[in-house]
Amino acid sequence: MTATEQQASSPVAVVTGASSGIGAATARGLAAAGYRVVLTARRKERIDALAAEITEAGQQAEAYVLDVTDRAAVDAFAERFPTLDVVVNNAGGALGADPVATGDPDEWRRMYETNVIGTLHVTQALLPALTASGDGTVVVVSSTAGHGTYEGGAGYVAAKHAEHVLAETLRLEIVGSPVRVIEIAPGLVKTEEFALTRFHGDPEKAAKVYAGVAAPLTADDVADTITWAVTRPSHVNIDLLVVRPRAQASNYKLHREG
Ligand code: 8X3
Repeated sequence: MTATEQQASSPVAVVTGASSGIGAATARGLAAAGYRVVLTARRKERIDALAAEITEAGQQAEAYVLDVTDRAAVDAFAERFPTLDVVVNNAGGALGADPVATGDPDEWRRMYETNVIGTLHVTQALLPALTASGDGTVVVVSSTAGHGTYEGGAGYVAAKHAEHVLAETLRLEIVGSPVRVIEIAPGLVKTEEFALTRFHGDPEKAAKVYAGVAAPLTADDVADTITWAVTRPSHVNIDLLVVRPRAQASNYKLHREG
């Protein structure tokens, strides 16, 4: 098969927030599973470098700079796809860990914009192409924070609950169409940026999140889970998959050593 024929025959997966962490690992995982992955994120150098790495490994990837909170940009991006097989809504994250009494409303707003409105923009814009493929998959990467709360988490927890509701409602609304809606809810995952961003770049506070936890999940662990769910036969819909490290029995029960 020529490279052009391969490109035309491979299923296509869009991954948002593909510049680092779970998004980058998922792009690698789906590319290795035979998808042509379209990496999107705001940071051009990072997605360019990752697309080059995947391509050099003999797989298919391209990069597209995209801010999921910018609806006009998302709509322009969606025009590239008359049909599309998979979208992984991964872009988002946490900002701050203050109690409700003192949380920063602007941080709450930004978390809602990136996690919820970003997922809404991308899903709305790409749903016609996913439907046109005859076998589309929407993945929403939520969090265990979408299924239970904890002190200091309310802004992030509220946004992740909203993402969960978006996924669950969309699944109800489009049943009978050829599109699955899969929610993956990871617990404690150690990535280079999640906790650092949440704590405004403070490495000590970020390190405390994982202190004494022998083996938090890695981005690759979650990417494996996403890739597994996406590659099930198309009549199999993994509605919701909660994945935590063995050391975490619930949002409240995290085993720390020492
Ligand atoms: C990350 C999980 O526990 O930091 O989505 O909310 S937690």
